Amino acid sequence: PPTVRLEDYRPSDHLIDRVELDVRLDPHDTRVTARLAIRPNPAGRPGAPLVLDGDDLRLLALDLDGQPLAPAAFRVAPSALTLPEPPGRPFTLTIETRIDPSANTKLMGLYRSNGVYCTQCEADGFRRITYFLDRPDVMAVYTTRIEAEEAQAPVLLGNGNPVESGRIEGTGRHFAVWHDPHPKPAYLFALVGGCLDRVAKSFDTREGRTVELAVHVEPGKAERAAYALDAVERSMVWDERAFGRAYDLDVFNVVAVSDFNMGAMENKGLNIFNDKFVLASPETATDADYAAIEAIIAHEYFHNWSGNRVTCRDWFQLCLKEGLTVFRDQEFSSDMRSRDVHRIGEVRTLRARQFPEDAGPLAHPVRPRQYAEINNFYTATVYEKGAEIVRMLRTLVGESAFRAGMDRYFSDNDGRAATVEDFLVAFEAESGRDLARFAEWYERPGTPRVAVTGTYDAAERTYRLDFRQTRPGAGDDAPPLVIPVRLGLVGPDGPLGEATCPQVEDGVFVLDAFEAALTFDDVTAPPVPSLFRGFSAPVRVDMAMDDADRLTLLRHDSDGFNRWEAAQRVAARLMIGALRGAATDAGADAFAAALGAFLDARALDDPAFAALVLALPSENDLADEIGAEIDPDAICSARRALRVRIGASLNPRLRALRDALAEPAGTPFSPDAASAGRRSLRSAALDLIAAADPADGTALARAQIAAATNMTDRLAGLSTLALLPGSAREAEFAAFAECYVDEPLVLDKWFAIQATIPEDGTIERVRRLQTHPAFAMTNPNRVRALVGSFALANPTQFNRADGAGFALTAETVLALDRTNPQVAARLMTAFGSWRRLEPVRRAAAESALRRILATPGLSRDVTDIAGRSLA
Ligand code: BAL
Ligand code: ZN
Repeated sequence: PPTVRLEDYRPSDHLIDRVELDVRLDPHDTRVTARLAIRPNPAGRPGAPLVLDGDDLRLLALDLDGQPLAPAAFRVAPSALTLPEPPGRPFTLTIETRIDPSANTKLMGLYRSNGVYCTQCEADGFRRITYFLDRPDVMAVYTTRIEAEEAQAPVLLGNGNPVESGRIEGTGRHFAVWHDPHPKPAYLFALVGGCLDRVAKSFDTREGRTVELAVHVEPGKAERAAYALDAVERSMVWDERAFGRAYDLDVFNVVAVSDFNMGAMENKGLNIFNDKFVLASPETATDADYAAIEAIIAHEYFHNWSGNRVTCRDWFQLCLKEGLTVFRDQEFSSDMRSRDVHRIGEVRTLRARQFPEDAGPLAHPVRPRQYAEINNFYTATVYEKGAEIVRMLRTLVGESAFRAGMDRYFSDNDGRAATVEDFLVAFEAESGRDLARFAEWYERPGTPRVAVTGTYDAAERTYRLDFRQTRPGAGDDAPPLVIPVRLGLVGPDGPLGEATCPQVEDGVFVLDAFEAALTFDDVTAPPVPSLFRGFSAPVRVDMAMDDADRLTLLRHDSDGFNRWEAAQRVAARLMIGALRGAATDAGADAFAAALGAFLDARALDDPAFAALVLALPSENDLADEIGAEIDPDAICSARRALRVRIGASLNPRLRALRDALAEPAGTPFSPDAASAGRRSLRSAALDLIAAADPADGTALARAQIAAATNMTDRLAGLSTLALLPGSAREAEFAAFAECYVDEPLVLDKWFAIQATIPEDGTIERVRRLQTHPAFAMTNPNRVRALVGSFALANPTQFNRADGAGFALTAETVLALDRTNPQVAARLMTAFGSWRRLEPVRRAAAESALRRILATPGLSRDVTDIAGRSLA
C-alpha cells in the first residue's frame, strides 16, 4: 500500500467552510446531497486541482454554483472526484451520491446496526458518504437534514443542535434538521436514525447553559442506560472543575449500537457507542463493565475539548487528542474511584498491551512518522503511552503550570487543527521550561530501560543511587530521554523522611542524561529505594534487590503503586526462577507468608488493593519480562505452581476473608468502587483456594454462582470453574448459556471465558462455538469475545507448538477480512510478539503470517499488519 509520511504534510489546496447535507435514508438506496462551500486555501498551491476523497461511492449528480458540470470538467471514480481546473474563487459544489447502508459490512461510513442507521467516520469514513476533503485540517460548519421512513426511524439525530423537524405528508416519511455551529473535521460527523428508547436529564453548565443529556438505546433497554447517563453528568461536572471546560451545545446525545468497530466515537454532540460500553444492569454487567462504561463515557465526552474544539492537523498527531484524552479519563476515574487502585490498573494495561507492542515488529513512535493504513494506528502506544507522556509532563512542570498550560493550549488552539508542537509550546510558556528534549518521547519507538544500583555508606551516612538509561528499539543515535523519577527511601519501619538530596525536588529527580548519580544525606541505616513511585515514567527498571527488601516496600512504602509493584516483582522472580530451575520452595513459602501478613494487616481496609496484590503477574506479563525464546507452556506451569503453593499456604486466611467480605443477604447491588473492591477480593481468594484444592474450589465456585445476585459474582465463579476441568464446569457453562440466551453481551463473557481455557481442547471448543447461534462474524463484539480472547488472552493455546492456534486465528482473520478489514487487522495484532517465541512456535507463527500475506485480495489493513509483522 502507498505510504503516507509526516514529512510530506502540506496544507490542503482548498478549504470547505460550510457543508449542507441532505441525507434521505433508505436501507439500500440512501441518497446524499452535499452542498459544499469551497474556496482556494491561501496557504495552498494556487490553481491546484480539487481532488475530493471517495470510497465506494456512486455519483448521481454534480453541480457547480447551481449549474450541472460538463463531463469534461471533472473525473469521477468510486475513490475520488477530481476537478482538474476548479474556479480560483469561492464556489459551491453540489454532489449527489447513492449509498447502500445495508451492504456496508466494514462498519465505516453510514451503515445499519440491528436496523438502526448510524455512522462511523473516524478516521476516513466520511468519504464513504460523500466526496469530500476528508482530512482533519479541513474544518467546516455543518447543517444536516436527515429524512427517513418514520416507522423505521422515528428518532433522527445529528451533530449540534436540533433546528427543525416535521412530517412529509402523505409519504410516511419525516425529517429533522441539525446545525452544528462549531467548525469540525469530517471525521466528527455523525447521524443516527432508528427506533430507540432513551433516558434523559437536564444539566446546567457553570456558564449558564441548560443542556439536555440523553442516552439512546435499543427498545426495552432504557433502564440499562441509567448508569451511562449518570456518568455523562459526572464527566461534565468534573471537566468543569478539573480543567475549566464546559459543554457548548444545547443537547448532548449518546447512542448505543450493537455493531461497532471501536469502543465508542466522540462525534460532536452525538457520541456513538458500542453498546457494550453503555448498557449495564447488576444482572448483566460486571464491576469491570461499570468501570469501563464510566471511563469511556468520560473519554468521549472529554474529547469535546481535547479532540473536537481543538482537533488534530493530521493523523500523525493522533496522540494529541487520544493520549491527552486517555490521561484526562484516567484522572477522572482516579477521582471517582481509588487513585492507587486505578493507577495499578492503568499500568497493568500499559504493560500488557503497550510494552509488548513496543518490543515487537509493530512498534512505532507515539507520533508515527509514516503509515499505510491509519486505522492500524489506534494503538496502545498512541493511546496509553501517549497518556503517560502527558502525565510525565505534569510531573515535570508541576500541577499549577500544567493546569495553566492546558488552559493556554485550549484557548490558543480553539477551533484549530493543532500539532504536538502547539501542545508543548503552551507548557513552555507557562512553566518557563524548555521542552525540546522532552519532546523526544514522541519521536521514537521502544520502551526505555533504566538500570539502577544503590550503595550505602555507613560511615558517611549517605546513600548513592546510580542511574543508567538505555533505549532499546530507538536506534543507536537516539539521545537520552528526560525521565521523571519519583522516588524516596524506605527503612525497616517506614519511609525515611529525613534523608535529603539536593537533586530531588518535591520527591522527583529528573534523569536527563544517559548516566546520573544521586546522593542522599542523613541516611541512618541501609535503606530500600522506592523508585518510579506511581510509575512516574513508562520504563522498565532493572535493579537487583532481594525479596526481603521488596517485601519491606510491600509493608512500608508510602506509595501504593510501589507496594503493589514490590509484590509483583517478587512473584515474577519466583515464577521465572522456577521455570529456569532456579527458584526454591522456601522462596515461595516466604512470599506466601509475607502475603499472609499483608492480608492480615490490610486486606479489610482496602480490599480492592489487596485483590490486586493477590493477582500474580499474568502469563503475558511474564512472557514480556522474559523477552526471548518464550515457551508459554512453561510459563503457565510455573505460574500455576506458585498459585497452588500460595493457595495452600493461605487457605484458612482466604476462607476467612471470603466470609468476612460476604455481603449480608438482601444487600442491594451497588457498582461503587468500595463494593466492587470487596467482590474482587472475595473472587481473588476463591481463585487461589481453587488453585490449591480443585474439589473445594469447585464447590465454592458453584455455591458462589448459585447464590450470586449480580453478574460480577456469577462470572467470577464461572472463571474459577473454567480452570477446573470436569463435568461441573460443563454443567455451569450450559446453564449459563441457557440463562442468557437472549443477552448477546452476556454471552460474550461466556465466549471469552471458554476461549481462554489453557487446555488442549480449547481449539475444538472455539471452533464449536464459532457455529453457536449466538456467534456472528458480522458483529465485532462477538469476534473479539471469542477469537480475540483466544488469540490475545490464551497464550498457551494461541501459541500451540503444532501451530493449530495460529491456524485458527489466521482462518478467522482471512474470513473476516472479506467483510470487515479493520477488525480483521486488529485480530492480526495477536501475532505481534511472534519473534520472541522459542524456535518451533516461532516457525509456526511465521508460516501462518506468510500464508496470510500471500492470500490474494487481502485488504490494505491486514496487508499492512502482516507485512510489518514479518519485516
Ligand atoms: N476517536 C476514536 C475513539 C476514541 O478514542 O475515542
Ligand atoms: Zn479517544
